Amino acid sequence: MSRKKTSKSKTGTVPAASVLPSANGARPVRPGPEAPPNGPHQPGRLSLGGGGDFYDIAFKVMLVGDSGVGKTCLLVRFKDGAFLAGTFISTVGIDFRNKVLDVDGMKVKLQIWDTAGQERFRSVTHAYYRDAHALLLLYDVTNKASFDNIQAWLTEIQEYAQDDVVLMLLGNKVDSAQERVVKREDGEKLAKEYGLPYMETSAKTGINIELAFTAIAKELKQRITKAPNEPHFRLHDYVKRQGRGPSCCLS
Ligand SMILES: Nc1nc2c(ncn2[C@@H]2O[C@H](COP(=O)(O)OP(=O)(O)OP(=O)(O)O)[C@@H](O)[C@H]2O)c(=O)[nH]1
Ligand SMILES: [Mg+2]
Repeated sequence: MSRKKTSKSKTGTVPAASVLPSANGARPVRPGPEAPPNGPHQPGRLSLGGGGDFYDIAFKVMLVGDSGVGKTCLLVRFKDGAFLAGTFISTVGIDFRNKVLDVDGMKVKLQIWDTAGQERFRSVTHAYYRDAHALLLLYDVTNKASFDNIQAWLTEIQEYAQDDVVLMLLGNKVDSAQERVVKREDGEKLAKEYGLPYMETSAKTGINIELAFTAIAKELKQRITKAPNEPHFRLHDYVKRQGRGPSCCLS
């Protein structure tokens, strides 16, 4: 497989390109809000521009959930290994960052879209669902309303996202043990009800963040590169096996 290069600019307020292959390898990339003016490019044939890291395959991942659950912090932790403490600056519209992961010897680029959780930006976000290969749906374990809203988010996802989108539920801010109001079992129960893989994360300590994205990358990679004799990657099992409890990593 030929290697492509990521864009020099790895962040921006407008998603860079619709040059990514479809999640199942067969779905055509359709012109969306991120498409170049002259229409979409053929999957697997185009680089995103100048210098940067090489990659073999690329996917779009979207972070969704109520405002304040920690989507931006989760992305910054994953991309830069840092935590945005202090004043909460709510995301306006949509933003994205790129990161290339090494997955079983293959360079997998994730273009991660950080959406605004505020209701007033919902119509902007809707337009981006259809091109997402994976969605990380977050709630805040210290905020019951954000947990109660998960069902509404799932309804929205069902309406706007592709049927085969990879979806994972994340309970964030597990470092805040004192303030926790949503028990781990409740998160697990809800995830089970909807057949979703589930993990508890903390953008503050970094627990399970890398794992969540790696799991998504492995699942997506397998969908288009799995050899017939290769063992099937099972996202649920992987997350269960690799996920760590919050008690191990409190800062
Ligand atoms: N203790 C703790 N605080 C967190 C964590 N993640 C985020 N926060 C805090 O929660 C607040 C909101 O975080 P953001 O990442 O901006 O939330 P968001 O989901 O992007 O919000 P919108 O952009 O409005 O949709 C900030 O004050 C963060 O510092 C975490 O894992 N632990
Ligand atoms: Mg944000």
